[in-house]
Amino acid sequence: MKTRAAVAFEAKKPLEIVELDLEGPKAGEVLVEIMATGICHTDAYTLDGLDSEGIFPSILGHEGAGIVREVGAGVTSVKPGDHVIPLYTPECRQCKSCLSGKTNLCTAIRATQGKGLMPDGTTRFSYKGQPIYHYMGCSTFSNFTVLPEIAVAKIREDAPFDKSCYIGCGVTTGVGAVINSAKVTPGSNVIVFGLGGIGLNVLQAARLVGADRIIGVDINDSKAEWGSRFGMTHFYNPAGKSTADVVADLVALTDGGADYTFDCTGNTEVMRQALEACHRGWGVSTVIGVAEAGREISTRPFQLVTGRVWQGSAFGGAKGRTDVPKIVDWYMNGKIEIDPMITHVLSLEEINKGFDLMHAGESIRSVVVF
Ligand code: NAD
Ligand code: AHE
Ligand code: ZN
Repeated sequence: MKTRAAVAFEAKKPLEIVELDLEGPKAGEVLVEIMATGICHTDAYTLDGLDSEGIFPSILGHEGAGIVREVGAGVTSVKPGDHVIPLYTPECRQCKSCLSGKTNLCTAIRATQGKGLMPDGTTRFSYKGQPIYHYMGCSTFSNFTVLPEIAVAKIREDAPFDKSCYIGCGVTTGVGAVINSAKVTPGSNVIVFGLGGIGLNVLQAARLVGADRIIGVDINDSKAEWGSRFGMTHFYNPAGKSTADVVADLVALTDGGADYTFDCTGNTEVMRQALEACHRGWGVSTVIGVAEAGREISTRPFQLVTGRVWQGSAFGGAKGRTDVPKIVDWYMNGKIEIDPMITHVLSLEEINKGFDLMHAGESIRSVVVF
């Protein structure tokens, strides 16, 4: 079949809207019509050539929602007409990682996914006879995409696609990092670095679990008002300050350091600030931001010897097929907010504008509606 898609032919070049050829689902796969997709900073990072796994030409996008249109042989958990969210972190419920009960990082198809391929080692997309690669196992910047059955979460049918797509990455990542990964406790103090599409979701989850002081840190002053809308109690702008000064200021604001900090910037110097702003003896810092290829984190080991914990979180520690439908319920029942964070709704033809708005710090989330 044919599908309209925004293709990343080369790094650092705008996406091009073209009509592609798409092969139907093979055994264990499903064809999904994507109804809406968010644009996450990770898409921009890959397009900018900063992802060590970036492959071109490819179809980016990993924050979508849509409808199953066809299923391959042996598919039992979804059927045509089901509403689904594609999962860049699948849940096979059979691999060592899934069975461990200790992680959401299913390993069933990670190797081929990282090469832009379906589990059988081939791509379903092509343009003028040349292969176009998949991205994060999702490729939601295409109107139709093929996904492994284990990489779709079935969701309720009354959830609007133009909002629920954000649960495919940003919402689940931020909310899950607080609840599943850091396990923030009521009465804690929390610092969130980077108040974008992820950081605001960390804020709203910190409020939800009953954190006390919730400090937002961003170099963009316009994020202060945004933070306040989602539970932030104090704003701090670190622009122009050294890491030592930022840490000293934040430690003073939290009576000796935060119980929990979160990096939602992807900047390795900020990751260090987040760790060192934790309270001696028990503070936990969770890295959510994705750093550019080649970057490394550093701190004095003494920071860890004296009881701070440095950890990371992918997809908010959420097990996609199990947890994503529950997060959709939380949204539909008013437990979490999504609507105000979707600042721009674009057509596929306008998708590059979504990247420009993100880079200019003018959007929280842009959503493309097909
Ligand atoms: P975004 O662009 O919407 O927000 C980033 C925010 O960080 C902006 O408000 C920006 O002003 C702020 N910022 C930049 N430099 C800063 C600094 N030095 N100090 C303080 N604030 C600073 O991006 P997003 O969509 O929220 O994504 C945030 C990060 O999370 C990205 O690195 C993205 O790749 C990553 N991410 C990780 C996961 C995961 O599963 N771990 C999932 C989604 C996104
Ligand atoms: N490809 C990068 C790593 C990118 C990365 O860490 N991705 C996050 C999700 S970001 C979503 O916006 C993730 O889930 N990582 C776990 C995984 O298995 O990829 C690199 O450094 O090579
Ligand atoms: Zn993302």
